Amino acid sequence: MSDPLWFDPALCLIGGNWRPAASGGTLPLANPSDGSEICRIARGSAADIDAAVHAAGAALDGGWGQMSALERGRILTRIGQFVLERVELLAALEAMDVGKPLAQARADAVALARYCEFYGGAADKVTGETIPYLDGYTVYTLREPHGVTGHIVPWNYPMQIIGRSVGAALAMGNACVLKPAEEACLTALAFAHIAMEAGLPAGALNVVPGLGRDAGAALAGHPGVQHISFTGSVRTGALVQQAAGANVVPVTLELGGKSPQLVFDDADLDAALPFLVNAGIQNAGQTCSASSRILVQRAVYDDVKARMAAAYGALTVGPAVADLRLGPLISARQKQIVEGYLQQGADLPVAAQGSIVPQAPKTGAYVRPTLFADVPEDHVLAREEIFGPVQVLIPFDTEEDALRIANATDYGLVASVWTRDGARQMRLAKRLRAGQVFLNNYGAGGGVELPFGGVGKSGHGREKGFEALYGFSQLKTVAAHHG
Ligand code: TXE
Repeated sequence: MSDPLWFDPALCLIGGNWRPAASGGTLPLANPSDGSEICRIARGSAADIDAAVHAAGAALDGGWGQMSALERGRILTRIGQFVLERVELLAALEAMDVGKPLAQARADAVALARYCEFYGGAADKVTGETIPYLDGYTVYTLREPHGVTGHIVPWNYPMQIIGRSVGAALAMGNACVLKPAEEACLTALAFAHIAMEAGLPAGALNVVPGLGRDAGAALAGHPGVQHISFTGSVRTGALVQQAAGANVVPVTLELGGKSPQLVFDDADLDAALPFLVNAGIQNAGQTCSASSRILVQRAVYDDVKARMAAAYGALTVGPAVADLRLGPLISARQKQIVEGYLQQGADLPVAAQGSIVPQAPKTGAYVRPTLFADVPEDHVLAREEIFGPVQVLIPFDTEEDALRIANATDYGLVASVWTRDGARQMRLAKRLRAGQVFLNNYGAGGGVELPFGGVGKSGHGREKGFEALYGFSQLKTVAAHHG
């Protein structure tokens, strides 16, 4: 691939200026398709986070803080247009940095643009309310920004996660400090360049790459930050919540899942099949809302198993630029984690595996997508998030069984039900423990309009949709006594 880097990746954006990390340190950024070093990025640390938080505070005290919601919305919409005009550039960066097949990388760039458009349009439509109260009073509410918001973003969907969190935060008039993942931060930097070009005032968005334990921890615990949004692992999410808690700062946590699809014997299996498989292997399974558990009623279990096995047999894995169904995992470390789970499944029947194409470099982080059958509901592969292209098939007998198994993990992000029985759809939609339930589909195309977030260890708070605007603002009640 010709070098798509059109900016200096070794810099942080602080207060509208691109500059090296205060320490002068850098980190290598690897291409997971072949393990080669793409470039070096800034190794930001506490000093850079501190400067970024102050720059964000200054933006709030200055023009950004005074700007009308209409004007903020216009800028966001313009950023969205600029992103759309640069979809190919952004997709090439993401493919190189994350190993995403180009089609997925393009879809992520389009989604980033859509978030900017959605939140650009919504910026001036968030209203308070008037509250009937005692005689002689007029009471109303105002929705105000938190102030400086911290955004700690993982490597699996950098563009989409930046769009949903930074987009909503800016729409509400917050000033953002973004800490992208050390494994993948090129599109975060590119997005910041685009945002500045589209007229975002200096300091409204600051970007500090660096290690999680270093720059990430400094951001989570900074006393000048008034809200933190975090997407990542449960372990790190808990640390972030603890650090923010010391400053009594609210957090939004999105921590992944073990999301089930429930397939009943009256389901339209032709319609279900592509969703059953794709929800497990999209982005090589490194998706917070991946469906890693497929629960199938016994009467159609063998049929579903055979159909999914045939689909798995046709899956190919290769370098991002080959644009196959799956690319590599993000890193050699993630490959090791997933292979560890595959070993723990050595006692289970393998229904089918996809294949790695011969031209995939041996130095890339490739694993074969694997479908396990007849998996006991308490097996480690049925309980833990694997974050790789691995799905388990679990048979069930009754609706109650299906519900019990579906709800039997610590997570609760997404669930889906495949059945033609409308009453069953309604019953399960209520009783499934998840932040989103899909009936006869999975993910609904990922619409930016749909509030998203989990229960249990999947986290708390909601991103996406209009709901996110409430999360990125706080309510003030004004009571006027006029007699
Ligand atoms: O996550 P981390 P990792 C899950 C998935 C994966 C596992 C490990 O199961 O296998 O997590 O991935 C920053 N204070 N998900 O190690 O550590 C870090 O720099 C503040 C699910 O990559 O959670 C990065 O920007 N920040 C998931 C971000 O946190 C810290 C997406 C995520 O890293 C920090 C990714 C600290 N002490 C992984 N330590 C999803 N929900 O989609 C690290 N970070």
